[in-house]
Amino acid sequence: MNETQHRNITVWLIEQIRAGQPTQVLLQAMCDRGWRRDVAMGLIAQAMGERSDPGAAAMPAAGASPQAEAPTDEGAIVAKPVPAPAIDDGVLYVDVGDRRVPVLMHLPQPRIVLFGDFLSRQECDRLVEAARPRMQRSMTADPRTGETKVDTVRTSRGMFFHRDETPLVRTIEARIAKLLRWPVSHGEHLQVLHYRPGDRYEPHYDYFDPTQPGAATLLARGGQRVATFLMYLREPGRGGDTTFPELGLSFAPRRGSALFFSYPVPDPSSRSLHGGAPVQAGEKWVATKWLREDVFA
Ligand code: PD2
Ligand code: ZN
Repeated sequence: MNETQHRNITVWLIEQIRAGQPTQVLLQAMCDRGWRRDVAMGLIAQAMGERSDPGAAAMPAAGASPQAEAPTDEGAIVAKPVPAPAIDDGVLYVDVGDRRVPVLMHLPQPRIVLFGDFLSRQECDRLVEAARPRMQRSMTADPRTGETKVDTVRTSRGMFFHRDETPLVRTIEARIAKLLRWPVSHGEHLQVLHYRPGDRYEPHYDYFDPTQPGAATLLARGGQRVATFLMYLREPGRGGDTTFPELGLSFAPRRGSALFFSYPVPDPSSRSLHGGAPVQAGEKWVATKWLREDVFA
């Protein structure tokens, strides 16, 4: 863990402790996100020492039952939820009302799920054709200013549909909400991206770095990004995988399938570093839905 990671996780822990989060819940949340238990306990203990108001709860013993620290006040805050599909118990399909979406692959830590047949061929084609006349050079958010800018790390072209803009957009947004159990209101506007040969998206995190000066601007609309849902609309001839370089994972952009990943802590410890590999032949079209912790207005 480098200094920035240490600072980020400490800031997050202090906020959670101040909000009344039970230590056992914090410990569990960190372990769920890949932290070693002893390291997590050490960081929580340190953050408790650094909080300014008195009366911090004592650290639970390793392995203590969650009930030992169960909140007694009615309004006690529990770990913030993040979007998550219902894929426990080995389910092969998730019923989203208008279709059953096959689960093709999942990884618990970090949470990554690949779905097949999320969109039909016709839906992919209709979305591409509706987006095509409005494509412009893609931008990235500048963490220093909070403004968007053209950036060489992202060479695709893209556009946004307003929420509910067309019946198809509404159908897709409702399907995502049902699949991820996350309200439509907490999603950014659906974005369609077009990559030509050589176009790529260098590895990056989708969350906003909370330590940067531009964070307040970026977080003002809906709070932090907590998950990404990427839908593959048109396959290139070669290349264009979505990659997770730290995890050694690569997802081929197969038309109709969709990739979900979440990052409950806006920190590299989320291990959510990912990129779009250069398209080597043909054209790749995708749609991205970034999900916020609060209402994105
Ligand atoms: O198009 C992709 O494969 C890709 C890769 C990384 C898209 C995004 N990030 C994104 O939209 O955030
Ligand atoms: Zn991304």
